[in-house]
This record gives sequence, structure tokens and C-alpha cells, in this order.
Amino acid sequence: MNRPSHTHVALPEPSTKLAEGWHCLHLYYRVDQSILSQLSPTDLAEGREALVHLLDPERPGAPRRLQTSVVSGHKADLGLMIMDPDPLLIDGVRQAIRASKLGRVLQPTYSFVSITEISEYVPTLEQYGEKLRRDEGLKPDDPAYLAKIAAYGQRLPMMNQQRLCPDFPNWPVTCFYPMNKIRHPSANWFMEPFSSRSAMMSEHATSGIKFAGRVSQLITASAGLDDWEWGVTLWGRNPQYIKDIVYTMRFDTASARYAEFGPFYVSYIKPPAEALEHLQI
Ligand code: 76R
Repeated sequence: MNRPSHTHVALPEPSTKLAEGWHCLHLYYRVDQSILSQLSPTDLAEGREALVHLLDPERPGAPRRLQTSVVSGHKADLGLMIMDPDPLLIDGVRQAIRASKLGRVLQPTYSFVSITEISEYVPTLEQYGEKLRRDEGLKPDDPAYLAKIAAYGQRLPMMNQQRLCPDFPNWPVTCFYPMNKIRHPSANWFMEPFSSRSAMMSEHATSGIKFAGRVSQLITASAGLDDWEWGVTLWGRNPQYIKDIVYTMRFDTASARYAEFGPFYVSYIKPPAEALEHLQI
């Protein structure tokens, strides 16, 4: 292929993997009872065994993260959250479910495609220092300033790692929903200057941090990948905290004025065999 000779910038190799971070897929299925009832006992046992193996996060070749849950309400029965650097390894799980003996029993009801990212509103070490000087009036030679900078410098790489390649907390309940920031003439997030979006996200983060130890969040980005701009995955130490945080955040300007939400899926995390047992498969 002829390329203009003035392109000096070395581009990365074409790839389906991200330069940093992982692909993420949320999948929801409903059990079709009429098809389930028609399966022979052998096919059912075979299908169950294949699924339990397929959804085992410890099996060789499993995606980096593979979480199974049982969904509340009629929107779905089974929920999966899958993450990996390779989007086709993730999709392989979806195809293997479809091709299994339980493939027709598990009817897809919803899916959401996203990728991990470090939000543009997470302050760099320099921005954090600027904020301390501006908002807290600290001087750069102040021991309190130096201690805060050192602590943030320690925390930031771990926080970024957790955003890009997250570990899932060992908690019983998870909630997923997609969301947008609205583009209404009287409230258009994308017309706001960075400084004002940043201030709103800082208010948002401050209200979120109050739930540390009770709610853990993963925001995945989906602009250009799915029908909403972000996917919100919450894990709760208790379902109560999920309700509390979502309600509390409705009052943050970033949510009150600019957020628009898709359907909510609340589900209870279970190992695959227990999930299938619960679904009476
Ligand atoms: O990444 C970070 O933890 C740093 C601070 C932070 C950012 C940048 C943060 C903190 N969030 C960020 C970005 Mn959040 N978040 C939501 C929702 O229900 C609602 O009203 C909104 C859904 C919840 C419940 C939640 C929880 N957050 C974002 C973004 C991306 C904006 C962008 O990049 O343009 C969205 C869409 C979003 C939405 N957020 C927190 C939380 C919680 C609990 C925290 C504190 C986490 C912690 O530091 O422990």
C-alpha cells in the first residue's frame, strides 16, 4: 500500500488487543422452560457439565475474569461478566454456550460491550498537587503537602491497575446498568468545559468514596462500542448499599443534571454449578 512519505509517526501494529486494559462483556440469559423440558436426561447432564466447566474461572484457557450470577426479576435468569485482553476469547464463551446442549435453553436477553479505561478525570500526580495548592492552600514545602503527594503517588499505580485490570471483590451481590451523560440543549455535558466537568466528577468521587468497603465500582467505557456511553458495574457487601449509593448519587450534579440510565440488572454471585442448580437446570 502506498503511504504518504510524510507519515513518520510509528503506528502500533494492528491488533484486537488494547494498548492497555481489557475488553469487557456483560451477558444475560433467560431459561426457556419449554426447551429445557424437551431435553433428554443425557443431553441435560452433558449440557450442565459442559457449562459448569466452561464457566469455571479456574479452567485452563479461561478469560482473565469470569463471574456467574443469578439475576433477580424477569429481565433475565443468568448473568455473566467476562473480561480479558482478547475480545475473541471472551466471545468464545458466548459461542460455546450457544453451541452447547444448553444453547437453546439459554436465550440471550441482553448484552453489553465495553472496555476498561482510566477516566480523564482521575488527577495525575501533578494535577493532584495543583489541587492541594489551590483548594487546601498548601505550600509545596509543607510537610502535609509532601505527605499527601507521597501517599497519592503510592496509591495511583494500584488504583490505575484496578481500573484497567480489575480484581473482583468477594461480595454476594452485583448490579449492572448502562448510562449516558445527556446532550440536552439546557444541560449538555459535552458542551461543558473540562474544568467544570472535572469539578463535578470530583464531587461525584467524593460521594462515592464514602461507600468504601461497602460498594465497589467498575466504570467501563462503551462510546462507539455499544448503545450507551458507559457501563456501571457495582458490587455490594449487601444489597442495601447498592440502593443507598445509587440513591445518594442521584443528588450529585453529575448525575442529577447530566445522567441518563438504561436498565438495571441486579444479581447474586454464585459459582456456576450452584447457579445452574438455583435455576433448576
Ligand atoms: O476512578 C475513580 O475511582 C476516581 C474517581 C471516579 C471517577 C473518575 C469515580 C469514583 N467515578 C468516576 C467516573 Mn463513578 N460512578 C458512576 C455511577 O448512579 C449514578 O448516578 C452513576 C453511576 C456510580 C454508582 C459510581 C460510583 N463514574 C465515573 C464515570 C465516567 C465519567 C467519565 O469518565 O467521563 C461514570 C459514568 C461514573 C458513574 N464512582 C466513584 C462511584 C464510586 C463508588 C466511586 C468512588 C470509588 C473509590 O474511589 O473507591
